[in-house]
Amino acid sequence: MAAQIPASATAGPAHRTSGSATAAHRASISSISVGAYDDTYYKDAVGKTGKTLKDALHRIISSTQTGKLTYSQVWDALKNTDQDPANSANVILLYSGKSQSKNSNGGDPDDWNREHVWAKSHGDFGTATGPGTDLHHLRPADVSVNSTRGNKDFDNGGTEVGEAPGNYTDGDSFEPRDADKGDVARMILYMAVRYDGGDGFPDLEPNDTVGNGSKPNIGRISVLKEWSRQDPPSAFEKRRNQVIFDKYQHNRNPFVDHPEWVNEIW
Ligand SMILES: [Ca+2]
Ligand SMILES: [Ca+2]
Repeated sequence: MAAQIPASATAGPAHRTSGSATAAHRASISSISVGAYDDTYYKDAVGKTGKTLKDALHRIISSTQTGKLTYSQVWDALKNTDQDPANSANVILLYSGKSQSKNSNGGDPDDWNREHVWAKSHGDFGTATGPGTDLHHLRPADVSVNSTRGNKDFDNGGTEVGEAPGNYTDGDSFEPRDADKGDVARMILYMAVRYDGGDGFPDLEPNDTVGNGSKPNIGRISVLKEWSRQDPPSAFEKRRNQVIFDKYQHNRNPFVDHPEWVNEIW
């Protein structure tokens, strides 16, 4: 893979200073990331649209996923993929945004555990090696906040989650805080492209409803598209994509590299 970028090249926050240097560094991160893999990893997808693009991406991200983890291996992987760029002893939790000790994983309410952003009951794929252990949609999250999200679909609205300000929930949906909205959208859409009914796992697809229950669907696609647009890929998100590619699964989330492909497909 000639165009491979070392993880350090995309680890933005650790190198940031302040003022105009920050903006310049951000610009350089985005110029490194956008299109860096077009001539190699994505060469069979570039230029395609719609279903043809989705199918090409499915072939690419499936055939290159040569690393597959067990559910217990996910703990240590998340300590790396979601490391706090300002404190290597900590991970950043999805939804709450808190920086918390890597070693505080477990089952107590304020520990962190392994959040399946594509709720594993939607398709009932469990935690066998496969979609249930795919790092591209697994994130550290506070145990009780994860429980509040449960297996709800994603949509706007509800009551603010006390322990995780900026997140909202009602009886059938969850709205992540603004900084996580795009991440959630791109994780869900990765899963939809990666899992098309092969390998004994269900064909995961987004739809535009809530209350999907155990169906292999997650809503709402119209809201996810909007969230992806509002919250473009951050340095943190790009770094975790790179770490998963370099060290664990060897496949990439196409929507972190090419967020415009969301609208090309959906
Ligand atoms: Ca974000
Ligand atoms: Ca699918």
